Amino acid sequence: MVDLPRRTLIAGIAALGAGACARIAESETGRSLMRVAEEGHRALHRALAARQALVREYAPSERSPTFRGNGSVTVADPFYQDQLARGFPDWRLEVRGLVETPLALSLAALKALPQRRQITRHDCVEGWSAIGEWTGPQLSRLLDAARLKPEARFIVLRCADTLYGRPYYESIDLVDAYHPQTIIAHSLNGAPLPEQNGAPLRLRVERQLGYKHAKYLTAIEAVASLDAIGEGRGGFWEDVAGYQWYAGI
Ligand SMILES: Nc1nc2c(c(=O)[nH]1)N[C@H]1C(S)=C(S)[C@@H](COP(=O)(O)O)O[C@H]1N2
Ligand SMILES: [Mo]
Repeated sequence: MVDLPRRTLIAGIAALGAGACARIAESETGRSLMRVAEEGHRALHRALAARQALVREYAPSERSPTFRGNGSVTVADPFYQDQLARGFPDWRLEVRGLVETPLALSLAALKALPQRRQITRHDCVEGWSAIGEWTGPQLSRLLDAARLKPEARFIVLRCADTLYGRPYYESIDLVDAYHPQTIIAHSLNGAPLPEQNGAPLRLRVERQLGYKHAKYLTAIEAVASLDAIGEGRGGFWEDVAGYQWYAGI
């Protein structure tokens, strides 16, 4: 991850906020402030560009023969088990929260959208990796369809499972939500998601570590703040074990 020279950036933004007018530019301090502003701006651009860069994609022959299940590998809920047995005919993914048009999308509706297929490497903090091929619509398509309100700053992923008695959830910022490789996957290696890997829907947020890739999705919720969700740290493992919210790789 790119390390932003924070103080430089803040000084730079302050200088820009002052209007960067001619009077400031005339003084020696003003000129050096403007230089700092320019450097900060460049650093910010570099950091944003790095976060938008695509992660490596692999060839079909490089896919791992098995993609293990980790964390929850099932959902202990009669509705879930019945849906699983029948191919999830009544499963709906809600898009809600700070959106103009809340949605409730069936699997068929998600599959009818333009699809992205990507072969990527999953890295779990527990020390294993696997390469898999994921298919599904980009999250950006769903957010555009529901039309995010301007106050929205984070996307919360709600899951059907509980772990240690708590609902699993995760959240990402809008840069990751709109990243081209951030998809709502319904398939792994060309087949519907297996139960252990999050059937029927899971997030793939390829610039982040494994625990951010929420499985068993029930809803996508746009929020202005993460404070009132779970314990306020933005995710299950963040709340329970102090994992970093920003798990960029
Ligand atoms: N709903 C839910 N999502 C989850 C988890 C979980 O327990 N529940 N575990 C996370 C962790 S730590 C990892 S490494 C990946 C594992 O994905 P896999 O089961 O497909 O290997 O899912 C992540 N998403
Ligand atoms: Mo993980």
